[in-house]
Amino acid sequence: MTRIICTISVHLWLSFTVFAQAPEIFKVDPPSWWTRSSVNPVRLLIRGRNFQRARVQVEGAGLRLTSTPKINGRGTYIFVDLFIAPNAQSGYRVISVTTPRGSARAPFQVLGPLNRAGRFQGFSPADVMYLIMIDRFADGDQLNNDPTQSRGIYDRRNKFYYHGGDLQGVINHLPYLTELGVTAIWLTPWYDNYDRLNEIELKEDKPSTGFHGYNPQDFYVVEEHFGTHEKLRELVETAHRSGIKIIQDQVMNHTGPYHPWVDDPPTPTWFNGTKSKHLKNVFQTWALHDPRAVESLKRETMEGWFLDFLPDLNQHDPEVSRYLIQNTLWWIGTTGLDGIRMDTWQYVPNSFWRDWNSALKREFPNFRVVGEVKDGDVVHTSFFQGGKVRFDGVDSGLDSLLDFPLFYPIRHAFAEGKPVDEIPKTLAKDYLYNNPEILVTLLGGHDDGRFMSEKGATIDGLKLANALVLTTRGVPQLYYGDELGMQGEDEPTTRADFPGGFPGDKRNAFTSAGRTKHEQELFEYIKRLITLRREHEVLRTGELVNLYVSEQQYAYARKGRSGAVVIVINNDNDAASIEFDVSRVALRGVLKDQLGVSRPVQINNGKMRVSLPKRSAAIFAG
Ligand SMILES: [Ca+2]
Ligand SMILES: [Ca+2]
Ligand SMILES: [Ca+2]
Repeated sequence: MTRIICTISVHLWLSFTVFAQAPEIFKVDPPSWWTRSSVNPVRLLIRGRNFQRARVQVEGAGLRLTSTPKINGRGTYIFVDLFIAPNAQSGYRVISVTTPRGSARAPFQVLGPLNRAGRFQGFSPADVMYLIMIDRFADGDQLNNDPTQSRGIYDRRNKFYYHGGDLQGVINHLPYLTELGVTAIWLTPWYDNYDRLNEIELKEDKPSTGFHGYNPQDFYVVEEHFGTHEKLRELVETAHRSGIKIIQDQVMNHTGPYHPWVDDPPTPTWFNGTKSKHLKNVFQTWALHDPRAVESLKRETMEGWFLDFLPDLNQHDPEVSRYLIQNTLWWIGTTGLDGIRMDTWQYVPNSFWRDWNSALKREFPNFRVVGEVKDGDVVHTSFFQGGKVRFDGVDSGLDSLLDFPLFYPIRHAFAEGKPVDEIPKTLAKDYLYNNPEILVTLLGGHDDGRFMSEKGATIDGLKLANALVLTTRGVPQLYYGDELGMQGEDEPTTRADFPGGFPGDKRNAFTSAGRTKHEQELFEYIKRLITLRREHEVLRTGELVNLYVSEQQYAYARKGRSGAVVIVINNDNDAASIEFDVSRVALRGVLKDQLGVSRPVQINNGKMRVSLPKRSAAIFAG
């Protein structure tokens, strides 16, 4: 009997201490918003503890709460709607949470909307995009290299650790990018990632770090190794003044394994599954666009946890959907950036993307998004492009895709020396896309080995690959360091440091004096191609017309109202002489090769005869 009383009193005492504690606020998402936004009210997610039976108030003019606070059972989250009057003055306000045991306060910032001129620009085939892995490009601020203090995640000798690259490093080297001719930078994710060694994701059997940025632990904070939100704004502003757009890499499919939500989700259905019980992703991506899909295969692919440890967000939960949509708008609206590259696009339901895209375009009509659907089959990738309702009854609204179906033939032909006709054979399937002209074409990226590390790759082959990417249809994307022919055969080594970006580097390849002869030659070649693309409108917007295809020769034109330009590629290891009909593109007179490889060519009876040395390209303009 005594024992029972004892147990009851301990239980009562425990309950008392839980309720006896005052509320605490850890975080308010979003921490700020701007007036006259298309999203109003804004849904706040307040994270903290001891929120049971809380009242929420906002102090300060121009703001009011328009919903009853929704508090989870554990008292760790509050959802509440905040209305911002159109004439609310910029500045800080206070959100307070009050229970019978006390009160907690957190700041909320009201912003004025950013001037739209020169911001939120989107991207188009007029751009040349350049992918930068922030940690590996340039270290512009050594004070942020070890912000978490001796937690041992900064070490330039370890390919899975932070190397010190940051946003200031990108700002410092904007002149280099301008010299090359780049007009848009895609930066790998800058979300805050875990600040210690990641013991869950082992690389080569050892703990790794989130230097790549794809494991967010906070969707509203800039990674402290890279800089601050103010530094990001400075980067966007400085880049815009240099005529360079900024493309953000976003992740909406999953969080990092250490996100606080994983152990304490804001709603019971926040994730697909839980840390202890979830599906594993089986990557049967074909099932995602199969009208007769085996339901379990589709679910395991759509809702399974990536690599078994990346918590899969459930976008069917309206709170998750709302959170993610607001998060996307917040990064754009508070910085002025121009486009998004969306990670793991296909693993997120199309119905969510439809809502996400329409919210995005409502606020930023010129904005553009490119999705990552990593697959070599046009039948597969084209299903995900928006602009038309697919068999599932949904138009995802997605503008563009990374053109992986073209990436692989480019590698095969120009690195390995395999037949070049695989390229026009792939382009022949363009009719499956709603809009092939906006696809982002590439010969390299951060998830694949470098071009120059493919078996058989040469500088001449890399030049041909660049000549194709910078003259065929689409928006060309370059990968940092490929303009120097950098090496790296797999995912970790493909992300090597740019020479000259880091303290103590032996040479500085950002300057011509610091480049080797081959690097300089390649750099100048790519720069020349970009200049031609800028000078000849047809290379950006003209219709792509095939003129000649054989196993190792490929000739095509870009044709527009202002005329036509003819590109001829000889991928063979021998010189080649070919003749083809150009009457379709209405060329006359003498055409000069803008790359200085071929002699001028006289058009005779609508025919063009071109002789090219082995593995070379020519670009003919009148
Ligand atoms: Ca740094
Ligand atoms: Ca961090
Ligand atoms: Ca998913």
